Order: sequence, then C-alpha cells, then structure tokens
Amino acid sequence: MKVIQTAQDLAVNGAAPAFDEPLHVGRPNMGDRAAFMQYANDIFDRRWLSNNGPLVQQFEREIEAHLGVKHCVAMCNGTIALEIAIRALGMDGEVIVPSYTFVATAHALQWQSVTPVFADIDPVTHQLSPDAVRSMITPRTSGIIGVHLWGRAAPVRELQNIADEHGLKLMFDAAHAFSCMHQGRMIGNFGACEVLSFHATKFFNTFEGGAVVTNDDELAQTMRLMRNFGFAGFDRVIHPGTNGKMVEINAAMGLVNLKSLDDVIAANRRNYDTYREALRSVPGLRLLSMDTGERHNYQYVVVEVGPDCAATRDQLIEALQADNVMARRYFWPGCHNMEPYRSLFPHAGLVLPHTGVVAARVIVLPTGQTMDAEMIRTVVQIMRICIAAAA
Ligand code: T4K
Repeated sequence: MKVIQTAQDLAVNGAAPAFDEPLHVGRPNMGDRAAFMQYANDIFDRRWLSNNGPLVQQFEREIEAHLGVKHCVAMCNGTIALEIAIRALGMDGEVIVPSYTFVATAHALQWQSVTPVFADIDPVTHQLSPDAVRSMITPRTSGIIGVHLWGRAAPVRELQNIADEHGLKLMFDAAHAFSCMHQGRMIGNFGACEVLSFHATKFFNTFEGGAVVTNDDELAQTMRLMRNFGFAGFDRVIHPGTNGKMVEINAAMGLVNLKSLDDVIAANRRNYDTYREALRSVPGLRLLSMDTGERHNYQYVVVEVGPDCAATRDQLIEALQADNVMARRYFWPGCHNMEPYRSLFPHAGLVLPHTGVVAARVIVLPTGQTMDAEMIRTVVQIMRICIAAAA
C-alpha cells in the first residue's frame, strides 16, 4: 500500500492509486466455503431446489430463534418481501415513508399503486421524524413504513403511538438492521412486521434474499400463501399471490453465514473503532455514532462532511474513488429526487429540508471482513490530505 503524505501523492492529482484493487462498500462477507459446498452437494442429492425446501425451513427457524420472533417468512429478496408485506397488511392510498432511504422502500409502494408520501428526517439521527410524519397525514393515509437506517432503530415508540392514534398500519424496513437491538428487544419485533434484506452487499447475505418477520400468526400465514402464488396444496389457490420464494441454495448460504455472524460483526466493530480513532484528528468530518450500548451490526460506516470542512463532500468522493476507494453517497439525492417521484411530486423537497442537507453531506466508507486497520488509516489519510489541500 502506498504512503500518502502530500497532495501530490493523491491519485486525483496524477499519482498512482493507493489501492490496486477497488475497495467497495458492501464487498460480500463470506462464510465457510467447505460447509457451503457440503450443503450444495446435499441439495444435488435431494433434488429439492425450491418451494419451501428443508434448508429454507431450517433457515427460517434459525432466524426466528436469533431474533426471538414467532415467524420468519423467507423471500427471494428484500424488495419482494416489502411488496408482499405492504399488500398483506392491506396498505393502500398513501403511505408515509422517509425519502432518505434506498429507493426500494418507495418503489415497493409505487409498484403496487400505493402513493409514497415522503416525510423528513431528524438531521442528527437520520431517522424518520415523528413530527414530520404527523404533518403528512391526510384522509388517504393508510400506513407508515419506518426505516431503521444504518441499523439504528427508527423512533419505534413514537411511530407506534401515531399509528395507534390515527388507525394506521405500521411496518418497518429493517434491511439495514438484521441482528441489531433496540431497548432490549431485537429489531424484528416492532410494528406489525419488519422486512430484512440478505442481499450480497449486506453484512449477512444469502447471495440475494430477504424475509418478513412478524409475531402475528395470521399475517405470517397470509404472506406464506402470497409468496407461493396463493397455493394451499396441489391445484388449490385460495389467495392472490406472486413468486417470492427463497430457493435452497440461498438458504444454504444463509445457514453457513449465520455461523460466522458474530465474527463479521466483531470485524465491523473493529473497523468502526479504527475509523473513529483515525477520524478524530480530521477537521470537518463527523462519524455517525452507532454505539448505543446495545447489539449492533456496524455494517455501515457513515461520515458527515460538515459545513466547517474545507473540502466538499464531492471533492472527497472524487479523491477517494481516484485512489480506488469506492466510497458512496448513500442515499443521495433522496428518493424524491429520483424518477418517477421527481416528476410526480416536483415540490416534495420543500418539506424535506433535513433530507436535502443530510443527503448532500454523507459519505459511506468500506468496511467488512476484507478491510483491515492499515487500509482504513490510508482511506482516512486520503481524506485528511484532500481537506488540508483544499484549506
Ligand atoms: N430497503 C433498504 C433500506 C435497502 O437498503 C435495501 C437494499 C432494500 C430495501 C432492498 O433490499 P434488496 O431487494 O436489495 O434485498 C446496494 C444493494 O444492491 C441493495 O441491496 C442495498 N439496499 C443498497 C443499500 O446497496 P447499490 O446499487 O448501491 O450497490 P451494488 O449492488 O451495485 O453493490 C455495491 C458494490 O459492492 C459494487 O459496486 C461491487 C460490490 N459488490 C456487489 C455485489 C452485488 C461485490 O463486490 N460483490 C457482489 O456480489 O445497491
């Protein structure tokens, strides 16, 4: 790895990149390869590839045990899981969501002709603001989808109070929050149901995959029907449905990765602490705090570029990417600035001031099993030198 001491050492100024291979946000964490191959062999022997196979069932039971939740309904990905949960809950008309989230949260509504109504966030925590949610309720509102952004809990109690007061459905997009805790309870136990993503880029992956977890027996039963075309046995369709099934090979990956879950979290935690230490001496950058004293997955390292920083957020991104650090501007520019929402609601930004500010400030940095302390210090050094040069 190259040593970076002055602006001339930055790739953005013509030097060779600090890293030969790109460092990605979301580089997959991989469990025990031999154990996975054994599962794959078993799948070949059984010739049972999909449709609620034994590995999917085992995976669901292990997720339920891990989260202390009654039902895990495994799905092919987090987006289909969101769509099925939204439909199973009977959400329609308008549903309030943050704009500051991955676009799948909004698309899952829009795809089924439910209007996403974007509410602003708390600029410190980046979570949906309960006051903003209240201000967006109309007679057409049927529900709220809170997002546990970055794995930190959304304001679950306040959102539940609002939902109860107004007779609204409440569910959570917990795509970032698998294995995280809030006030002594595992995330997965809040609202009517919660949706997980096990995409390759999540700290825990099943290649692609997702699930809805819930403590509601009837809701779980409905979603099990919906993910399999509504079939309740050969030739007997008793519910509208789609194909949302998780397949055996994905469940195999999940079962293997569950075994190394705590090791991955420990690596993420070490990386987070190294970033925190290194960033302490860099003016204008604020690392979003994750340490709530409760279980956390530390899968996102989120840095805010403050107004006091000499370099802009985009100058830092440019410098990092030139040096092969593929830092990301999640979730720039906010869903309301993406199509079709931008055209449908051209004035949405007027009520989303904090979303605009936060989305323009955030940089997400690489972490996970493939990063080590020396690499992290180099990533931070690139930003330090870039800021010093700008000053
Ligand atoms: N709700 C929320 C709040 C979410 O964040 C997400 C997904 C969802 C719902 C929907 O869940 P899924 O339907 O996806 O299960 C990524 C992920 O694709 C997406 O799953 C995730 N959120 C989002 C935050 O990030 P991109 O487009 O920014 O990144 P992507 O997929 O291009 O990957 C980033 C980099 O990682 C790549 O440039 C290279 C590296 N990479 C990626 C893959 C897939 C690898 O090294 N190996 C790989 O296999 O969306």
